[in-house]
Amino acid sequence: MKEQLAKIKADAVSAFQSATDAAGLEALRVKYLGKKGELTAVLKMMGKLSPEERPVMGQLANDVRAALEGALEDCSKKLEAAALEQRLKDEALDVTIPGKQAVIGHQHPMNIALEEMKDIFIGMGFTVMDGPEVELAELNFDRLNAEEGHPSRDWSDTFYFDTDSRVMLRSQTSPMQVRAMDTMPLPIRIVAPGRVYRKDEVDATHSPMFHQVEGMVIDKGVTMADLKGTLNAVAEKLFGEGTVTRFRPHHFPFTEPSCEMDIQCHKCGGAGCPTCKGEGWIELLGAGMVHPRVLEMSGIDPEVYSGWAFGIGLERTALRRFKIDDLRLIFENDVRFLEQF
Ligand code: 2U9
Repeated sequence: MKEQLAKIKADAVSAFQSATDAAGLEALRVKYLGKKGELTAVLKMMGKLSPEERPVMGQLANDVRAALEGALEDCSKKLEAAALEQRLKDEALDVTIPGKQAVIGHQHPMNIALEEMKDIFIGMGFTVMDGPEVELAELNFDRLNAEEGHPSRDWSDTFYFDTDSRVMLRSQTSPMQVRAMDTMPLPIRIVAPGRVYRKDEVDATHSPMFHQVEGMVIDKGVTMADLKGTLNAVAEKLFGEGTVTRFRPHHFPFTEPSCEMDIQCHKCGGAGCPTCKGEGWIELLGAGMVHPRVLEMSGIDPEVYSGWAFGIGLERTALRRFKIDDLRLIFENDVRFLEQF
C-alpha cells in the first residue's frame, strides 16, 4: 500500500504539471482525488490493514492527499496566470496604429461666400434679415416703383402662382427692405440675403434660381457719399486693401440716381487680362439712392429721410472668389467638386 500511495503521488503530481488547461486539470483532480478516484480506492482498502498499520498508513494517505491538493493548487494558479497572460496578449491594443480617418463635411462655396458677406456687414452695424421666397407682387414690384406694365413684371419673365399675378416667387430680395421699412423703427441698416427666381435657361452663367445680397440704409442726412464710402470699404474687405473702384451711372426703378460699381481688375491692375475679359474693370454690384416715391409709399417723408441701397449677385461673387468657371458646378452637388472647399 505504501508503494501504491507513493506511485499515486508521483503519477498525479507529474500529470498535474503536464495539464495544459483548467478543464484538463479538473479531469485529473477527479481521476486522483475524486470520490471514485485512485486515492479513495486505496483508502477503502485501509479496513483490511492490521490495527498497528492503520494509523501509519492513514497518516501517509493524508500526507499524500495534502501533497496532491497542494500540487493541484500550484498548477491551477500557474494555468490561470498563463491564461491571463495569453488574454492580455490576444486583446492587446496597438495604440500606435493610425486611427480611421473621420469623414468631415465641407462648407459649400456659396455658404462660405454668404458668411463672408454677412460678417462684413454685421461688422459695420447692419442687421441680417430673412424673408419669404413666395412673395406678393405688390411688395416685389409695386412698392419698388415698378407698377403694372413695367417690363420687369412681364408674366413670361417671372414665376406666378395665380392667374391674376398677385403671388409670385420673388425676383429680387428687395421686398425684404419694403417689409423692413413697414415694420422697423428708423434709422434702418439691414442686409437681406436669399434665393431669388427668374425665368432663365440654365447655362454657364445663368440659372432660374440664384442668390442675392441686398442692403439698405435709411437715416436723416444720408447721401451718395455714404453709399460710396461704405461700398468702397466692402470692396476692400472682399478683394484686399487698396482695391480701386469706379461708379458708373445706371437705371433701376427703385433708386434715383442709380449706379453700378466696378472694381479695377485685381489680376492685371487695369491693363486688361482674361479675368476681366480685357476690360481692366469687373462689374461688382448695383446701387443707388432709394427713390423718393419708394420712401413715400412706406410712409417715410423723403424731405426728412434719405437712404441708399445696393444689390449683389452671390453666385457671381463666389465664382470669382474661388475661380470657378461654370455656375452649374455650384448647384450640381458633385462631391468631387464640393470636397475642394
Ligand atoms: C428698396 C429700395 C432699393 C436694391 C438694389 C440693385 C441696385 C441691383 C442687382 C445686382 C445684381 C440684382 O443680383 S442682381 O441681379 N441689384 O443692381 N439692387 S439697388 O435697391 C433697393 C431695394 C429695396 C426698398
